[in-house]
Amino acid sequence: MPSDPMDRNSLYSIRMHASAAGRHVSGAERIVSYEHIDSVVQLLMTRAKGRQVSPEQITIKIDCIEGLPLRTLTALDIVTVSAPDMDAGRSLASQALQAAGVSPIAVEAAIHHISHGAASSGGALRGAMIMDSRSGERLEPDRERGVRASRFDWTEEALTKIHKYLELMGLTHHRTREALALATKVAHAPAMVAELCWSDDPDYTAGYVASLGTGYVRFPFLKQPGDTRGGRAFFVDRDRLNMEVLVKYLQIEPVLVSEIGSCNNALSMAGIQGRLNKDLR
Ligand code: WAQ
Ligand code: MG
Repeated sequence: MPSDPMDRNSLYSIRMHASAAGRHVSGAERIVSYEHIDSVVQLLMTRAKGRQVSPEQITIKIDCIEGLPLRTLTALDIVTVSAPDMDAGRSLASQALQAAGVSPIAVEAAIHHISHGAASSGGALRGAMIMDSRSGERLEPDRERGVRASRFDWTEEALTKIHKYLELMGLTHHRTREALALATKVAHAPAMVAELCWSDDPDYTAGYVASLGTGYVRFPFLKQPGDTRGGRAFFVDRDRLNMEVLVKYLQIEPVLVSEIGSCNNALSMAGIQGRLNKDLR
């Protein structure tokens, strides 16, 4: 059926990107119905202007996504592993990735690339690396930009719920909520094995490992405070990989997270080891 861009029932992807001197300042994205476009644009503008650096350029792009099949997903379960510092965090994150099916070599390669700047220029990628979960070889078509996951959001109802749940766990930062939605979309991608992420924000040391098997496993420290390097690695099963299908899913196909998963309180290190050994695979 031809889509009418003025159809008030259709959904819109809204993306905001703010930059200064050619560098990324902030970004966010939402999927909303026609009647909510104005208020969400306002919210995204507040976000764009709310960082210490005032942006030189703010781009807001609004695309009608009617006509594309909309997938609804349940959020990954979320658990925090209270590893006290970066070394403990990375070591347990590595165990969680291995439990999800990533080889030790691939984990090491990902940590190396993220902590040294994964772009060919030595800076951070705007998107994620796509890595062979066995060899650690990088497979993303664009080594300077990476692949960006896009077009995902919470439904209004699920957003209210997850907000409450995360708040109860003391996780009030919008980053956690947004990363959980992104990780949920990514975990359901074709040929996806697992994801590793930590922020490039120097004040935000937390990161996570995510997969369908482990859920969203948070670590309060995956880097030292003050470090401006961060990134994402999407580990894939090369035997099942069709890069075109994967990239299309990640970038184009809209996903709404309509149910929240279970939200456990923090696990101790022994707890996560027990959980990983017992429940996975
Ligand atoms: N798709 C793929 N990669 C991305 C995307 C995207 N949409 N957005 C960012 N990246 C890559 C890029 O290399 C960034 O440098 C890196 O990830 C980090 O992005 O539970 O805020 O937006 O509290 O800084 C982890 C949340 C926060 C932990 C992650 O990432 C928690 C975060 P940031
Ligand atoms: Mg960032």
